[in-house]
Amino acid sequence: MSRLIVVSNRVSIPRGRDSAQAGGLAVALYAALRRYDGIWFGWSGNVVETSGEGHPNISKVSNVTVVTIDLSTDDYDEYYNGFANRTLWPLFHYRTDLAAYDRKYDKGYFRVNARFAHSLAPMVEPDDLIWVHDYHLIGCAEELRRMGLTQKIGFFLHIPFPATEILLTLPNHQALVRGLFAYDLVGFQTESDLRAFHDYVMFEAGGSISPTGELTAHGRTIRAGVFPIGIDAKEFVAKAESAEAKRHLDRMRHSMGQRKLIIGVDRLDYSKGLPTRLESFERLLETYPENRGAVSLLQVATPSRVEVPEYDDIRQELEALSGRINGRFADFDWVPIRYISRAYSQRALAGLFRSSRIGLVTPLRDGMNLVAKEFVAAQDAANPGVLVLSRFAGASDQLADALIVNPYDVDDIVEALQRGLNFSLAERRKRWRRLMEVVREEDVTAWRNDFVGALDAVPRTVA
Ligand code: ADQ
Repeated sequence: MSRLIVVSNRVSIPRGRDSAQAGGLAVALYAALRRYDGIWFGWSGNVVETSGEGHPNISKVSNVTVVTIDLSTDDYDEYYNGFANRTLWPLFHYRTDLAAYDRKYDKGYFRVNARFAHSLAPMVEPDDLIWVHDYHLIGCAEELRRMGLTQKIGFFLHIPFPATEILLTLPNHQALVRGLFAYDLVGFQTESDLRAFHDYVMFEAGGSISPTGELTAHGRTIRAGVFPIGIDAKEFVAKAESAEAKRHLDRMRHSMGQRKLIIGVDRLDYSKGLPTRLESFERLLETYPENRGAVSLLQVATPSRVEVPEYDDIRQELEALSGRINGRFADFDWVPIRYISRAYSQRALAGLFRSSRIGLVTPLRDGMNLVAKEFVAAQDAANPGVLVLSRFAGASDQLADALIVNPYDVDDIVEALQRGLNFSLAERRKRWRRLMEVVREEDVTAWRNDFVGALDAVPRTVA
């Protein structure tokens, strides 16, 4: 294999001081690109007035070539805020009620995917491996094939792949799945995502699956597999032991005294199950009054996609809900919910995770959920906290020693919280040891090596 080319909506090279803030995914991809003299290709983050057929911006960071393109205002509205974040994101998270179907979005999506392909193609060499990431860019490979590229192209979906009945509500579902068949390898987070894809291919696309797992449809044969993403566990443990983490841990302990902390950390998104989470905490205080004055919930919910109206709705709903619950239960020396919308660095978060008795991760749907793994990695082995985890987060397939809950069922969450708050130290340590083993072994480097290895092993086919 000569080089690796990573294509993703945003390019996130960990540089200088920023590298302290960079997530494990960015670091892992960058490390792979350095190993293979790679190229990272994506949107610059800039939105320009005119429809941009402008030249790509090319720079070099160490031996990695960074190539970015700008988006026009129409591209940004139709592709990014439109089809990616108002159609595919809600739909793939089972929120058909929130999915917007607009032909303009659809066209903008495939137009920008084609632009990505046209800007990238001249840089691709015969033996390159191309790895495209996530729901923004499903249509990229089909355009590359149209241009005659026969290189191996892989795709990894970071979010769930929906059940067929859900996908069928998308007016152009055929075009999207046909786009997936232009890849050589399609990777999913979980077995259930892969099953949903198989189901669609067999029963909707009229395709077939060979005994060795190859899928044939739309005139091509491809491979599909499960590659659960992990975190850089070693690095996260180091972050949890850093001076910045300790400062946050100490400040939190000082402010909590003898009280126990339940923590939730999420991008503010309707897929994360936040209203039910707050209601569950309210029900915990109602059902088990001994927790009043003794337990607090810290919810960090950093705004994202602020130009999409549904995100403003969920923000308002949460602010109202936390205000109401606090108004109902707070005392002059205790606030039940600390609701925070600012972002924290990874080191600060690690300190806050370590200061918590419970990590509460209750998305209604989530491709994986890295927060669950970060919570585990941040714990003190001598006195670890308990993870309460939604069965609909991809991470629940691996983290069986968490308390697994149905995120739609308030009572189920309440019972898990009450159990977790009262676990003996021995029980907490036993569960945590097993969780940590998984988080450490199935880390982001294993994920990346497995995917790149599988893509490299695919026999080259004719476009
Ligand atoms: P996300 O939906 O963004 O990612 P998640 O995996 O939980 O969800 O978080 C990604 C990163 O953002 C984590 O490193 C986390 O620490 C950080 N983060 C989240 N909230 C934060 C906050 N309030 N302040 C600071 N940092 C915060 C998508 C999919 C997931 C999948 C990932 C990776 O939706 O299911 O796990 O990609 O594949």
